[in-house]
Amino acid sequence: MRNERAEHSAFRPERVVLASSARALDLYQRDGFLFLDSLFASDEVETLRGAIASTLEGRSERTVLEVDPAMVRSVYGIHEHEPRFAALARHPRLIAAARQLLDGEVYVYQSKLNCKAVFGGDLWPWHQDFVFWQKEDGMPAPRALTAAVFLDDVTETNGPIALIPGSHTEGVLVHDTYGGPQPGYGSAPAWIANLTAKLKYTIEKDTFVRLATTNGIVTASGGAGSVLLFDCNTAHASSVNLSPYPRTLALFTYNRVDNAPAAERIHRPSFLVSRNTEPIVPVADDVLRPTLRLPA
Ligand code: 6CS
Ligand code: FE
Repeated sequence: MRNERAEHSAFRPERVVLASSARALDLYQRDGFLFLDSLFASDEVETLRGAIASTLEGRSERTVLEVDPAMVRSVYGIHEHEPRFAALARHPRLIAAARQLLDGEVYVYQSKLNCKAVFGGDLWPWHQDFVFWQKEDGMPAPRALTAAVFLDDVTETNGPIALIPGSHTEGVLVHDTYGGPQPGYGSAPAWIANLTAKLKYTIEKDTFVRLATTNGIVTASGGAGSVLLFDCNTAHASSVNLSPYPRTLALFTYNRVDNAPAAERIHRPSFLVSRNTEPIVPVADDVLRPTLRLPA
């Protein structure tokens, strides 16, 4: 993690054991995010990386391309279509974190693989997530968070997620709404504007400048297997990928089960807004470790 506060103070990631850490809660409530260095071991990351190619090969309505149609931007609904990502979504280390930080039972609201491909991964402009879920899906309150699992090493040059510490404390910020055409996306459904580089809701410039000059900007770089958890009202963005290395993230949004949108209010597809709001049941902690190969 690097922090570009005016005083350029060093910002060292704090690895906390979420299961019993008041420190974790303090950091998350203060900053609106929590960085867990190497939460998953390299063998577990290798299991997950084995699911990337097949997830990116497919083309369905769950696949969102970059403006360059040769580049995949995101694939949604990965926890419902790839067993390894289904296991990750239900991993006890993630569920324990989500339950602790949201202070209640949770379910998977949305999942996606964000690619940020080499020489083509577009930006994600400064935005908050909750305003999309509030306006597009009717999510009642900002009681959701996203866990971004690093499937590649994330560096300062391959498009790390940038965040403004403390920006979640002001609730839904003043934002600009862009309802215009999405060049390059032809006759895609209206919800494509929630998912492309030309986002429907972005933080208004003066509000961004005020917050960024006051609170600074932190970039969440870290090794594969690390996890960034961020609140649905924390301002975040990511730049294009300037490096020769991909920056693949698996993102899972957890919502409090008592904060599910009313069914009649939901219009977007189920791969953007899950209809399954039952409390999630964690799987075994070693689910991602290769099965033990006993000597012959
Ligand atoms: O609309 C959504 O659900 C998605 N859009 C953004 C900009 N972030 C959260 C979410 O993945
Ligand atoms: Fe977002």
